[in-house]
Amino acid sequence: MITQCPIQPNTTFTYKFHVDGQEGTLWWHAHVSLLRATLHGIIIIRPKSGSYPFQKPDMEVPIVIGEWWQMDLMKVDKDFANGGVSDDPAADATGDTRGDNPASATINGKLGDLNNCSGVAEDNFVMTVEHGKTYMLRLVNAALFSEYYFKVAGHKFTVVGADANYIRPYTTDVVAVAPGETFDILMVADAPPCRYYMVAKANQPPLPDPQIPEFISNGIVQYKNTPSNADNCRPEPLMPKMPDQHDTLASFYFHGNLSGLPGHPLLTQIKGHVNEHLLISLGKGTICKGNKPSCKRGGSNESIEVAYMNNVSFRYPEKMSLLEARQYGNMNGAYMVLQDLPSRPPRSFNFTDPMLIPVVPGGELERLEPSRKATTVRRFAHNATVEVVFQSTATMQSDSNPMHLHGHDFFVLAQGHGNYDPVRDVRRYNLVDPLLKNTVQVPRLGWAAIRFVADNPGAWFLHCHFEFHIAMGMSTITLSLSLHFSSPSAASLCTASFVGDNEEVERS
Ligand SMILES: [Cu+2]
Repeated sequence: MITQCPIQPNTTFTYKFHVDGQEGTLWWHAHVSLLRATLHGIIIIRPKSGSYPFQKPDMEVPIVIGEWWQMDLMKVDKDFANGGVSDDPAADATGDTRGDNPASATINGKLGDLNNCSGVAEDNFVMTVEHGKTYMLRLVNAALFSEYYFKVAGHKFTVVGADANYIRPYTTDVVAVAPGETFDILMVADAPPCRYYMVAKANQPPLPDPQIPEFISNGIVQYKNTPSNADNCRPEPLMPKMPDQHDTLASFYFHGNLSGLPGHPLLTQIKGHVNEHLLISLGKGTICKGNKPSCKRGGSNESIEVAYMNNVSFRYPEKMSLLEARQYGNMNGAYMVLQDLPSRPPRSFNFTDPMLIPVVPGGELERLEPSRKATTVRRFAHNATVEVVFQSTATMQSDSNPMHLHGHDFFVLAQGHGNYDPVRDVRRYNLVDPLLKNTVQVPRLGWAAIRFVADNPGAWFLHCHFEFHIAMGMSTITLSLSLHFSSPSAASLCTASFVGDNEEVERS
């Protein structure tokens, strides 16, 4: 519950928003608990002039990667908020002990024929193409848990857009899409007219990181007028060779090879004086159960695992949104106690040391674990230039972190492996044609540097788009309020709709 109150059951809410400088693909989703698993959709923004900065595609096809859950998502959210592990393995409706995981991945809601839930192969999403035509795939990763590799056997892609901004065209045969990201991809149907698998396969860090099942879903690209027994076609669709599920380098290089279009009007300001520098460590730590001042850590059940930014795990406002609290002059009153997000991690250490991954008593990790819960904000003057370096850590896990900022696009200046070095790495910043995004995939055991102009007044959530990290607190709020700012009069108000201790209205 950040910008406004959640939409209450059996009520409606009409959003009005400006589409300003954005062209391409975005998506909308619920932001309460884990409900975005099924409550999401695609937003397609075509050029007003009708002309693209590349050859106009003959057809466009939305491709939404998602997950099939057979669990109570409110419970999964609570499990993660309570330390990240299901205490009830039997809760998994599939009957095994995989814990709180989706049953499988989906492409446009279809599980695909690798899945066999009821004794027969499940349906595939089928995309029918005509030979010689150009298709624009509007790819969205709406999954809660994983970054996905996406390929179509026998075909190449030209990536032309990301997060509703055009980019310098980039040719590849594999796309890595993290939760929250979108890519616009041109695909020419130039293969022999047969059938080809389209595959979405999740990646994850290798051991000693905690392992989840390998999620994979496939669709089919089917050429028009191809008899299923065509002479030159195999009986089965051609399968692409996918990166290994533990190969996270393919994502690093894919994201690192992308660049934006030069000449963006904000670039002049971005290159100039930077008003705020933040270094935000993204990792896992612990808090003591029952708000005790001290406790055993290193895997002890006296402590609870949390995810953090600079060792602060975000506590959601529970009674009203920030903008509503401000409207009532109650922003630091009884309902809302805000703390500033620290500009740097509280302790300096080798953030990406793989020795920190296993949770063991008595190790170096124990010294680094202590974290706290707080509703943190970062205040920016209107039109300030802000630099944020996100540093993924190896504390208890070495996940990448797809970081998403509401209300703004930001420039991705650089990414790298290891620990960010301000002297060395600033020289690598791309200030000529950086990618303009709203979600940056911060590599595992690495970092990413972004800059943005705080030119959109409001209270904006900044969070990891992995849902288990968000449930465990890897988020904060950026506040940029000009003197004359007032909350949109149409905003959904909690004071009007708050109905007591209803858990469903506690989060947004
Ligand atoms: Cu994360």
